[in-house]
Amino acid sequence: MSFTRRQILGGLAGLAVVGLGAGGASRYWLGRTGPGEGHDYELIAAPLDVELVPGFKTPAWAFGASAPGTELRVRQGDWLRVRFINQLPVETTIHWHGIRLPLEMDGVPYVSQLPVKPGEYFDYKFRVPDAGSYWYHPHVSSSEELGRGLVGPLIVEEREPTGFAHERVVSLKSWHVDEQGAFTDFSVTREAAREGTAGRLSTINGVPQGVIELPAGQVTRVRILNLDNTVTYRLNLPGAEAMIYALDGNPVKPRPLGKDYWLGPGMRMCLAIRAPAAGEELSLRNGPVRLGTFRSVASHDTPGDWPPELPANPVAEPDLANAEKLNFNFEWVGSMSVTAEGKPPSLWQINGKAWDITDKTCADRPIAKLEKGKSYIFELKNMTQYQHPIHLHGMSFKVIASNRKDVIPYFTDTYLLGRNERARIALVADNPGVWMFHCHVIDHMETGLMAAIEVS
Ligand SMILES: [Cu+2]
Repeated sequence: MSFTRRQILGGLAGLAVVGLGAGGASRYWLGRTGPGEGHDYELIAAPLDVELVPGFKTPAWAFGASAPGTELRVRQGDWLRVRFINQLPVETTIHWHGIRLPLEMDGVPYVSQLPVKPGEYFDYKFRVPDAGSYWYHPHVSSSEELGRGLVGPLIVEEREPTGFAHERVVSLKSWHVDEQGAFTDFSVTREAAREGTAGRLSTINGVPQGVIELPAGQVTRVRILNLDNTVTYRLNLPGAEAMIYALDGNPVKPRPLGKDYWLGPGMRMCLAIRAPAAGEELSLRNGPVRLGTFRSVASHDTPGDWPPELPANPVAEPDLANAEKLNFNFEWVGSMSVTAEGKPPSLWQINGKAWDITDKTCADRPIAKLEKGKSYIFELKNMTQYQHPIHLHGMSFKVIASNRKDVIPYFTDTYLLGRNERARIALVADNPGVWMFHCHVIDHMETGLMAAIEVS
């Protein structure tokens, strides 16, 4: 596939709609139902100083006025039209994690589009087929760009009321900053070869030890999004009345949160939480560590009941009896010593092949070619000592089995493959394109753990 600069619309010179300071993105909801002219959001990526460590400035990059960035909302089945303006000193793109969309809108450089250069803009327009909690982020220089704060929630609302009267969005991210708020290395080879390079400072919605208010006695829909580069959060809410309503972008039969839920990078969970009496608090924890607090505040509404199961998304059901089986082996190579000049180390492989983020032609050599409309079962085999949240672009897949745990089959876009785990996922190859299939631990992805899968 080749691109010309012409396809990436010109610079800011001809842009009539920019009336905003750097770092400010506005939402003006035009409520249109077709692609047409104009856009629903103007999203600006720009440098933004944030105060993560009291008294110190951190030179973040942000989509809009905060990091994590502007919350985008759209209704299921409608078009989302975003004019993305790059006011960063570097080139970038936006990938819409979990959204089933045409390849041209997928935000992968040199596969979907050319990178958007500083001062340029790009119009993203696509219809959103599925309701749920999604997010957006660049797919260029990801360790640094996501690490500096270029992540944001994308919420697709159901077409009909769901029975939830209250809702909160909780974005989790840890920051690679020191005690003075200065950035530390986003990727360290020694760490990239293990769990990935973790940040030191945890935040919820960009605030260390953030507090979120819930109406007392009410059931609130709480969308928890892991927008972190590296960390798998072992989420728990001691003493809470909490039910899981959706995993990643898709509804599940409501079930109790239980002891904990492991939410890998890129993964999401939709909980229903019944808040305790006014003044009481619940700790949102990662294992034993508190990330933030839900505080119950007085509510005059009559106590709400648990809403019914959320409506299923229109994802095609794979034909398991006639599906073709494909094997994907995730391996550790760890050849840290021999790294060519300017190349990241090659530490990980899928089926014996390491992705090289500095080689623009990798996507020309897909690791698998699928026939459009056919069902497939992928056998995922983790041959490493580390867990990998495996993400597929363009299509949702159904998790059907694991040798490590009981699976209640569910549709998702990211599966947390445990150390040495073997899991089976299935899908209908119904979206033509060249789709990235990768680990969402960002420095695993950048040191080999990515591949392309072609559907035609
Ligand atoms: Cu990984």
